[in-house]
This record gives sequence, C-alpha cells and structure tokens, in this order.
Amino acid sequence: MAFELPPLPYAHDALEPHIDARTMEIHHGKHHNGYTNNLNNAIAGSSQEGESIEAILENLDMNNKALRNNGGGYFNHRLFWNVMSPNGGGEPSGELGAAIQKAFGSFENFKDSFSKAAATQFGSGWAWLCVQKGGTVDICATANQDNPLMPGIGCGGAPILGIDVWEHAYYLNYQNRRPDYINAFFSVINWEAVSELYNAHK
Ligand code: MN3
Repeated sequence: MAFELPPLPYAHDALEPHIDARTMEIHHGKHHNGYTNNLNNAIAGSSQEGESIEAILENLDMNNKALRNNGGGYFNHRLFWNVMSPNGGGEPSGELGAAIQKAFGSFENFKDSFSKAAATQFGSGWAWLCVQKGGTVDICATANQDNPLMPGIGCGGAPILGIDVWEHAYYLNYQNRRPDYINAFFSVINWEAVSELYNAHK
C-alpha cells in the first residue's frame, strides 16, 4: 500500500487572511505531493513497504537521506494541515491546557517560547510541541524535514503541534516577515485536534 496525499480538511482559502489560498495550493498540491511520491519511491521494494509512517520514522536510518527527507516531509505536512482550522485560535483547555500551564507557567509564556523556537530556527525547519509518555510537554525546533519521532532528534516524544517555517510556507504573503506568519499561525491553531493528539500519545 503506497502512501497517498491526504486531502486538505478545508478549502484552500479557508485559512485566509492568515494563510493565503495560493500558498496553500502550492504547499499542499506541489510540496506535500512531492514528499509523498518521493517517500513511496524511497520505500518501494524495501522492508518498510506497508509499515506506518510513524514506525518508519521511529526506526529510521538517519543516513538514508531520501527516506529521512521525504518520510519526514510526508508526516510533518499531514500533521500541519490537521492542527489548523478556519475555526481555530484561542487557547487549549482540559488536560492539554493544564500540561501547558504546568510546563510554561501560562499560555502566554508557551506562546512566547514556541514563537521564539520557530523564529530562531536558522534556515528551513519546524518548531514543535511534543508530549512525552507521562504527559509532560516540551518545545523544540528541528532542521529541514526532521521531526522528534526520528532517533536522537529534537525533544523526542510525540509531536502534537508543528509549524512549518520553510519559506515556501509563508513567503508569498509574508516575504521575510517570519515572525508575522508565526503570530498569524496562532489564529488558526486547532486546539481540539492538538488535544486529541495529546490524549492519544500522553
Ligand atoms: Mn512545507
């Protein structure tokens, strides 16, 4: 069974004005599609064919650049679309809200730390909120299409929120103003989806 490009859970223009429709069209239809096809090429005929993307990444040979880049790209973008929503924004509640309070002291402190991690990731990469077994949450940033599921990368644990800070994610609308894009991302975060991931992986 080959991996397939997952459909966007909303229309291309649904996240405007925070993320523009043209960026979403190219990002999903070209970039994520490319990672998906190249992931399938990278595992074709190998023992990884038929495994889940999580199992592939957790057991990854970090020297396998094609699988590292494209497996990461497939997983990271799939998560990214799902943690955004046109009805997003606000703050998390429930157990995730409590875990964020405990780790960072307040939602505002969390937002500052996450935004800083995303803004200071040099070049292309991602910033993450991850949950460890036991329920504590951590922030980290990773280069390129790496993510904390991969051996020895970032804070470890399960990524439950991620922001893509490659220029292709924001350049059409924000040019070099990465901090403005990061701030806008907070207006579309789907905290219900992030909470579901927290509860599934805590
Ligand atoms: Mn991207």
